[in-house]
This record gives sequence, structure tokens and C-alpha cells, in this order.
Amino acid sequence: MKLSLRWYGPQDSVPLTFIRQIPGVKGVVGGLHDIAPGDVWPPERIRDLVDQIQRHSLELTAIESLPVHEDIKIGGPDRDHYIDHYIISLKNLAAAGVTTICYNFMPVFDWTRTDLAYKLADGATCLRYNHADLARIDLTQGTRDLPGWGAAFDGRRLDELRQAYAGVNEERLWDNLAYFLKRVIPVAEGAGVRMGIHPDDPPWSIFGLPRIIVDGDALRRLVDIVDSPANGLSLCTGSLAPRPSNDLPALVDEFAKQDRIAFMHVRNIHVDGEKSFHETAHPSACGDLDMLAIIKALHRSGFHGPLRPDHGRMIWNETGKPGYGLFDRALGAAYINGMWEALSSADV
Ligand SMILES: [Mn+2]
Repeated sequence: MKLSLRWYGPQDSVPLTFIRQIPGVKGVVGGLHDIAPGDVWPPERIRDLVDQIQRHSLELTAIESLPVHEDIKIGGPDRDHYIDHYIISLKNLAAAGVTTICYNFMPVFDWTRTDLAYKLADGATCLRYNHADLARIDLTQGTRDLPGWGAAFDGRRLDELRQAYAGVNEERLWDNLAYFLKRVIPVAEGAGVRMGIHPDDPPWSIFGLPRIIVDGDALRRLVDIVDSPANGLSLCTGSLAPRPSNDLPALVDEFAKQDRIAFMHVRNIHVDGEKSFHETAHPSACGDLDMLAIIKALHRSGFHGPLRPDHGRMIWNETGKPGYGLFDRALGAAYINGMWEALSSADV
């Protein structure tokens, strides 16, 4: 297990000098967030990212994410062009020593919340999602009223995109994902890269757009599309858990045994209503998930990939990117380290 922390680059409120001081953290998960989806990631930019991280005695353990252009998800006329670009970026990353790439196949929106500072009883704040609140958000003016999205899309662009998805139902989206994987996975395998799809967050349709990576059946279907260890999962516990039927320790066990977990996101949540949940501190006692059972399943399988604590709460007056402060993620890292050390002891 390569314990890692997500790092958003030099603009991140949490510098690499701080990340290096968290015991047991070996690397960071990073990306080139200023490059538009579909554009090629240049070798020199990748090299520069790797160098910055290595200068702090850390490793770039995974890329999160190498985004998939909407045309690929829609199955539009330019998808081959964008898949060609994707493959060039993938090869450039592999040449720089990257071995794990996270991506997702969510139409238009990726992670979506309705409250970025939901107050918990202890005064901490966290991210929350409530489906009824989401339904009340008016998208005619774009994403300005969608927490965390701001000016990402104006009303017109969003309308165009939603129209482009009008003919894309769940089965069509699966077809488009399969088309993408059948071209990309053989290249990844040849380059020694493991691709890991991130589950949809939340794991259900939002704003009338299809979402397919939502449960165990979807993960089984995904790994069967191309039978290769390069066709793996970025198994995010907190993204799948809002569906109470998703048994996370069982799913982690199932896919870890098959060596299909490329990358792990460890996060706890509490379901507080129908299609409603908020994030919590990492320990089992703080949320709905049995975190020890999840870590045990990974440990038992000999998991050696990157693993990161996922979103943290905001505590101790910290300010920064919601979910990505230092303090609570460092507590999560310490908690994971403790479980891993206990499981690695001969006495257990
Ligand atoms: Mn995640």
C-alpha cells in the first residue's frame, strides 16, 4: 500500500513540505488541472510535475484524473480524435514513470454536492448531498448556483451539453465506455499503466444525465469489458456507499482478490435520508462504513497500489478547498497507518 495524499499543485493551500511531514505518506496524487479535457499532456509539463514532487522526497503515485472528453462519453463524431489524444497523454505519463491513472465516465458533472460546509454536531464542517436540494437548483443560468462549480459552465454551454446527451441512455453510455476501453486498455497494458475508473459520485443519475458506475454489478461489468489488470478500478468507498445496498467491505474484498483495484480512495460517510448523505471523519465509529473490514480486505489481498484518505472535514479553523484541507486528511492517514501496522503485525 502506497499511502498518498491528493495535491492540487503549487496553488494548493497544502504545500508538499506539509504533506511530507505526515508519517507514512509516501507520495501524492496529482494532475495537470489547467489543461482542458481532450488536450494532450506535454512531456515537459509532466516532467515538471514529477520533479516538483520528487524534490520533496515524495513520489507521484497516481494521476487524478486524466479526464475523458465529453465527445468520447457522448460517442460524438470527434471521439476517435480525442481518444488518440488520450493515448498520447497516457504514453507521455508512462514515459515519466506514472503507473496509475484515475479517470471517470460521468457525463458533464463529476462529484456533486449541495452543501460544502454542512455543520456537524462537533462544529466541524463537511460536504453534504441531498437529492431534493439538488432538484431545486436552477441550471438555466449555468452552474453558478451549484456548490463548487461556480462559473464552470454558462447556461448556453450547459444547455448544449445536455442536448448532446439527450440520445445517450445508460446502455449507450456503456457502449461508449466499452469503445473507449477497447482502444485505451491495450495501450495502457503495453505501457505498464493501470487505469482505474472512479465510481460516480453520487452513484445515481443527476439532472437527467445517465450515470452507470454505481454498484457492484457495474464494477463487474466494467472489468469484464476488457479482461486485463490494466482495466481496473479507483475504488472510492465514499462514492459507492450512499447506496445502502453497496456492501463496501465485500466489494473491496471481491475486487482486491481479483487484483482489479488500481487505486483506493478511503472515506467514510453517513446516509442521513433518501438519496441524502454527508461525509464524516474517517474512523468507523464516525460514519456508516466498517473501515477496518475494508482495510483488512485490502491487506489480506496483498494490495500494493496507491491509497489515499479521501475528503476530510474542515476542523481547527482551517480554510481551503472544501474536502481537501490538511488536518482531517492527516488524521485519516494516521488512522489508516495504525490499522495497516496492526494488520501487518505477526500477533494479529
Ligand atoms: Mn473518491
